[in-house]
Amino acid sequence: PQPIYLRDYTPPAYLVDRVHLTFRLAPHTTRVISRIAFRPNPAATSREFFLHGEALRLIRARIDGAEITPELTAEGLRADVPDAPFTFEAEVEVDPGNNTALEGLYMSNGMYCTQCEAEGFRKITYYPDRPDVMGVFTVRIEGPEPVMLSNGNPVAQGAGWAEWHDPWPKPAYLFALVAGDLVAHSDSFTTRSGRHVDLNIWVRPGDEGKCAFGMEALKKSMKWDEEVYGREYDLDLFNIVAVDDFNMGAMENKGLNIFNSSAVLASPETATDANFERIEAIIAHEYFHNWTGNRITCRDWFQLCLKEGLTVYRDSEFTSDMRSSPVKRISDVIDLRARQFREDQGPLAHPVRPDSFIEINNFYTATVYEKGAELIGMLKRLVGDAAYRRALDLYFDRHDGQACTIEDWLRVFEDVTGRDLTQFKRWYEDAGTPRLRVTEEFDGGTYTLHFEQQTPPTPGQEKKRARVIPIALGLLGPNGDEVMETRVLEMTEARQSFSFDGLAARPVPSILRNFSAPVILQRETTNAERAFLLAHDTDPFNKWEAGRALARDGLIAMIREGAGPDPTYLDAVQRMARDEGLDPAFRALALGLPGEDDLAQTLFEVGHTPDPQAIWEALERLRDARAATMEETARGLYARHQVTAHYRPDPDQAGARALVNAALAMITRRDGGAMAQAQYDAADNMTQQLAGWSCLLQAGTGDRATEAFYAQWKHDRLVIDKWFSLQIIHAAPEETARIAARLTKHPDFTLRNPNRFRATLGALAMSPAGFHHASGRGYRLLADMLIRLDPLNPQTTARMCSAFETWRRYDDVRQGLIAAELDRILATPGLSRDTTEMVNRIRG
Ligand code: HT7
Ligand code: ZN
Repeated sequence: PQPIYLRDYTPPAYLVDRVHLTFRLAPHTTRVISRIAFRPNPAATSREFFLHGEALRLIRARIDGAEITPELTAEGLRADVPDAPFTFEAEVEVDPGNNTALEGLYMSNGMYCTQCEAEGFRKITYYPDRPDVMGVFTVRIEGPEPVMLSNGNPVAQGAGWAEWHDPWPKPAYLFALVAGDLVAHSDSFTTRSGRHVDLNIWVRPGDEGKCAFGMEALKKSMKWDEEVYGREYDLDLFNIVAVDDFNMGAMENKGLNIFNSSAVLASPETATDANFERIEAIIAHEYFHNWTGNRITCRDWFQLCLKEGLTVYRDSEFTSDMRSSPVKRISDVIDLRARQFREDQGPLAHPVRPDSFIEINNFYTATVYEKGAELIGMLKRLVGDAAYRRALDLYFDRHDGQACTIEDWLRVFEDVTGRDLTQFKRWYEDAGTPRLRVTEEFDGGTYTLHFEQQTPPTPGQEKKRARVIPIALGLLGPNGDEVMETRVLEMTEARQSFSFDGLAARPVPSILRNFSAPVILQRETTNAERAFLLAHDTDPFNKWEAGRALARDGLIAMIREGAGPDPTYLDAVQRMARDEGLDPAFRALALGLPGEDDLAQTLFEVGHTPDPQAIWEALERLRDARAATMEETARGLYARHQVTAHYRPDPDQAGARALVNAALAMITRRDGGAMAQAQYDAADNMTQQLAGWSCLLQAGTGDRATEAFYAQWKHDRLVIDKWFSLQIIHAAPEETARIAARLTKHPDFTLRNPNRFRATLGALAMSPAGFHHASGRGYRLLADMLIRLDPLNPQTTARMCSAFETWRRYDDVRQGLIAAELDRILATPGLSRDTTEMVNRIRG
């Protein structure tokens, strides 16, 4: 397959006005009858009539009522058409019952559902399946299913049929259909202009009791978007459906969002605090797409970050407003570094707006989503809150109903502020994470910071240009008082210095406050200064960052030099943990340690080949030392922050539980698991039950709980996903791949459910010491399973290949083992386009 390039974009030859679809549902022989009103596009450069279509059996096609015999290829259909508006009709047959790729129309547990983003509609019928072709859809569904849903509003229904009409023109990727035996948890919302909106969450019978939290999250999102962005909902009905077999988290189809059941269903007994928070964020994200994605969509898939970066940014603002803003920012940065920085530093690095791809499904990445959101945050920081709001108002006004580009997006900011954003655009075009090196001088009351930015080469981009970097800076005096409040410096050159006068003593800088730009800060500093910032910084992000850096540097010294645990860290973290003036959720985060993968990358950057086993052992030693130093503190925290009130998944209770469970992990290292077993036995909610079981697994005394957990939850797919993954995550490295292999043979393991596959093989890939075990058995198992999954589900297979993306960091033996597995995957006959592209890019 050949790549397609952004520079080759041409406007569509024909536009669509109206689409009428009839579905006659049958598990293996669903008929799709389409009637589409086309007209020539005056802006087109060609008059070729081509409709996408894949895996369709064409029964008949007509133009303006006359039967035609079109030219059919594996990608679609070509026909001669009039040079004036015309109607195209087709009848095709599809096989949803055998669609294991979960793209197009498929079946999940006897229920029909669709997934059309990015290019799934072409597996439903012949159509110009590109986001800049927008039509008004009317849909008739015929079948015995008790509930039959599509986009928009219901028009009419009778025994065995239902008709839907969506008044808003939309691209085909937002089309959706669901049919099955479903029940609704219902509510309503009145918009600020008085529109009454019916809200439903549709689930399989038995799951009705797990919808209340999702419904509250939806109503909060609707209200927040009105208050913060002035955006109101635009239909009389909003439906959400929970589906068990789903490739990603959820999908924003107009008026009919389809969710992975893990992203919507929750009860205190079955979902953790983290699950609840994720559900709230995903519901918000999909709802916010109604304006940023649906009303204003993307011209082409290269512009994916236009809707995804902005919508992630909006959902993170929402979570900040609903919960703790610093805790959300810290969690987002942990995630950004773990997934996006990792991507940017390896063979899969690509710009936020890629300029070529083979398979677009491979570009739903942390770079497009999370780095895309960081770019919006930087823009806001540079122009200020008021100008940001004016720019967004202009964006919605100017582009409502259009399919847009990043150029359109940046132009609204330029028009509102008069700024030239040419240099800022490099953030969208250039891959890679800038390194920001800092040195300083203090001379006669003047303090100067010298910055130098440098971005390492990435695949296909050798030379990097200087970017605009907003650097939020504060200064602290020697006694810990802030002598300069946060100020945003605007760095535009490769090297640039900033001076500050009138300082009585050399200040301690707090640089990149709130993580004001997605860069890697490099600065020589002392442990004492880090401990000072952990104690005194007024910026919660940098306060946390100081503790994290202290832990990281100590661990690096343990790994490289065989040093012992750093007493400065142990002392500083203990003080922090005991500071009852600090939010428990913040303290829980600050008790976290850098991940194994993060440490591997840090070692690699300083020219040291990482040894995954040595990294794991250093972390274990530090955790043991910390548990010994902090034993009394941990017991104190465990007792003081117990939540005795009735379980609520709110930020206060969740923060207290997070701190209690961080304490429990330390206590378990001292008592061998007695307290963890007691917590497990007494738990009446999943957060506490899982934390108890995790500690027991970690201590190697979890067998009884493992059995009990399965017996208690074997009827609940989402909870059993946890059962699969935790056994692997908490295994000793020697055992990780063996346990994962054993679990792939468990009767509940299936390749057909992406959640179960990720729970098992994703857990293996996320356990670096086990995955990179010197025997190579982790690599072999993952490759075996990817080879088996690919013919069934190429999208999920390709995504999971990224487990291998860091392979060049490791020693020659490991590199050889991984290369052999990558080659074995590539040599598999009939390998999908998705997986072929990913493995080729990783192999380099
Ligand atoms: N816009 C959606 C992205 C998506 C997707 C979702 C489910 C299954 C397959 C998918 N391919 C692309 C989800 C979102 O970002 O909101
Ligand atoms: Zn999205």
